[in-house]
Amino acid sequence: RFAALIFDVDGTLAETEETHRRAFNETFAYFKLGWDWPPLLYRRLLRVTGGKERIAAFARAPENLGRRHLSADEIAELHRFKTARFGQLVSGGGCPLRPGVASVVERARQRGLRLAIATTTARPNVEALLRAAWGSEADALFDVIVAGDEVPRKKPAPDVYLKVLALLGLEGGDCLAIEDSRAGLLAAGAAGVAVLITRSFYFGDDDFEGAAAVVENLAEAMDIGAMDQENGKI
Ligand code: XBP
Ligand code: MG
Repeated sequence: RFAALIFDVDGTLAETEETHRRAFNETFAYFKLGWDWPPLLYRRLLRVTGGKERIAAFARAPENLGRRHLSADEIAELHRFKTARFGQLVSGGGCPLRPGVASVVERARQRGLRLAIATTTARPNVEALLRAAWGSEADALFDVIVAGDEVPRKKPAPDVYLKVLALLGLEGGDCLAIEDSRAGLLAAGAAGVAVLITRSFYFGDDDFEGAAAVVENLAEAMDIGAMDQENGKI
C-alpha cells in the first residue's frame, strides 16, 4: 500500500490553465506589451514549464513579432502582477476542483495516507486554490507543499519530487504521484515515484508511456488508498 499521494496542481487538482492564460493576457495588456496568447499558441507555450520561463521564451521567440528584450527584473514584475491576478480569479471561484479530487483526498485521509503537493506553479497560486476549494480546512490537509521557485529546476526535472520525498521522509516507491502532463510524469518517474495520469484539457493527448495508469478524471479512481502497490493494480 502507498504511504502518500503527491498531487500536481495545474491540470490535476483543477483545470487552471485557462485562468493562467487569462491572467497572462491581462498582464500583457496592463503593461501594454501588445502580446496576446490564444489557446493554440498557449498549447505550444506550455511546453515551457513555469510562468516566468514561459514569458522569457516567448519574449525572445523569432516568430514573435512583438519580440523584445526583457530583463529578469522586468519578467519578475510581470509575473508578480500575473500571480496577483490569478489569485483574484481563483478566489472568485474561477478554478473549482476537477471531478473526483475532493473524494480521493477525503478517502486517502481516512485511510491514513499522507498528502503532498509537488507543483511548478508559484506558492501563492496553490494557497489561493486550496483555500477556494477547502476553506479553512485547507491548511491541515496537505502535509508537505513544494512549489516551483523553491527548487533549482522545474519539471520535467525531478527536483520538486525529491524535495517532497525528503520532507515527507519517504522513498519514491512509497508514494503515488497524480499528474496530468508528460513533464509531470517524467519528473515523478525520475524521482522513482509511480504515476497515475488524469487527462486534462491541454495535455490530454500527451505521451503517457510509463504511467502506472491513465484515467479521464479522478472520479474513475476514487479509492486510490486501497490500491495494491506491489501488484501495481490501480
Ligand atoms: C504548470 C505550469 C505553470 C503554470 C503557470 O505545470 O507550467 O507554469 O502554467 O504557473 P505543472 P506560474 O502542472 O506541471 O506544475 O506562472 O506560477 O509559473
Ligand atoms: Mg499539471
